[in-house]
Amino acid sequence: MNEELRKKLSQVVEKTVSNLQSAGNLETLNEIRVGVLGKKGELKQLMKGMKDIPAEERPRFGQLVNEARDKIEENIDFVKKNLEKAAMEAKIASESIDVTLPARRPEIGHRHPNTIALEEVQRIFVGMGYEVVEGPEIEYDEYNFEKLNIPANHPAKDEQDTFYINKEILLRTQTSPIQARVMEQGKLPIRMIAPGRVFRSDEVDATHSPSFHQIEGLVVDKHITLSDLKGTLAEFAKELFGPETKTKFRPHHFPFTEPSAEMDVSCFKCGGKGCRFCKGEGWIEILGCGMVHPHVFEMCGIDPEEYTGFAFGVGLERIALLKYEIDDMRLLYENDIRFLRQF
Ligand code: 2NL
Repeated sequence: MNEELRKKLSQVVEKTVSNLQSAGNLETLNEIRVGVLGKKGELKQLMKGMKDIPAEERPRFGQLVNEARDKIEENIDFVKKNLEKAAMEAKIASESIDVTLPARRPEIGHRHPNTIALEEVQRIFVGMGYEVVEGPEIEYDEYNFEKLNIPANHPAKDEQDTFYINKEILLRTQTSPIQARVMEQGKLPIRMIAPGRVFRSDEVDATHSPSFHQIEGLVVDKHITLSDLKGTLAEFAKELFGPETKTKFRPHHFPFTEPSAEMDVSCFKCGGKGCRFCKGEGWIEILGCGMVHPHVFEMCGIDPEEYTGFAFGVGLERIALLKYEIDDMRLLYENDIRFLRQF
């Protein structure tokens, strides 16, 4: 019997058994297995030495190699079972839940004060049969100004006031272009509100922002009169600020309506006596409105001899600031959780 081969064989077994004992995980175990039993493993290498030993000793050597393989496989199985068991125990431990720990309170978000105010206004008008229609924030000059009776030389079109993209395209300064688009489609009558973000080139302060929100309303039908406007907006004010709310219309000017007015509501803090909230006036300005200008109808393809209508515009932030008694518009945009949490 070739002593040298026999010695090598038992060295391989001893070394493997000792390596297996220190294998800390299944990957290492697999590396060891491939290193010994694999196609190019140490046992295969030793088998190559067979051809150098006398033919009569070969069966005996083959038997020894088989015994060595059996022993190594036995060890591998044993270590593998232990490692698998340990891995499973670690997994179970890491996934276990301590039901005695105090619960974590989930942070639940809620609507922004602007959204609360918007949904309130929408609820009121939808209740009166109005449709809610949206439109693009990037608009044509034609829809934002021209069709609303704001001609080329009008001061509202000043580059100081409007963000132009080019000569024909701009960021809408009001949501009325949505209404011009609806009128153009020609489906009458119309009862709609158009909420959305608008843009003006304004410096940020307590009451101004270059981006804010408007809700405009439009009613077009045969025989719509100023009484319809007054009745509708008086009802809106009562719904929004309480049933005691009185309304007052002051003459005003807008290019797209004639006649035009601004509507004040009696102060909902003092009931009209005058207080700090209404600056002693008893009245608070709330929106602009008027009867749709015949030129606007003509430019949107509606016959002003047959149809009349009223329109109005409210600033959403103004409603939110008033309703929730916030004294600085910037608070609405800063997203400070300590502020937002209060609504
Ligand atoms: C304000 C004033 C107003 C309108 C908006 C309008 C729209 C069309 C036709 C006629 Cl399509 N008018 N919108 C009318 C009067 C006033 O807004 O102070 N908004 C904050």
